[in-house]
Amino acid sequence: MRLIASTLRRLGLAALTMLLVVSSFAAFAPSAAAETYTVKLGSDKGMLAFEPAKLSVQPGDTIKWVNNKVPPHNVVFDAAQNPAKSADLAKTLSHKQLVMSPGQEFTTTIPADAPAGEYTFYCEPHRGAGMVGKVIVEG
Ligand SMILES: [Cu+2]
Repeated sequence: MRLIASTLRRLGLAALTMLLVVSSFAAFAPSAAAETYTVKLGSDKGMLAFEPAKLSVQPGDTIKWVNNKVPPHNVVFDAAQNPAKSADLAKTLSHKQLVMSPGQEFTTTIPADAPAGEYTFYCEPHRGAGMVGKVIVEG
């Protein structure tokens, strides 16, 4: 009886160890793999908009901006509307150069130390027409 009990206890410990190993992998796996998200400049229907206009990312993720319809477009992150209120960070994320031809693309990688929160960006030529978007950096 005692032998069975100690064997069961040992098995229980092994199972617990396995569970801990597996769950620690599960906890670390998502942050290890950086994602790339695509945002179209100009909607498929020809609206002056980012598509999607709002997306959630993790630090280290990349946004691929693809010129779509009604160019020219660019992507400028608002110097004041980011969690750090950092003009330098906004400048790093921005792509001021206008893209003219459909299919042109460029990328923005969210720095690993980017503070969590909302980042507002806009297209300079079409800001007045409402071509504004938001990136939510989760943390
Ligand atoms: Cu635009």
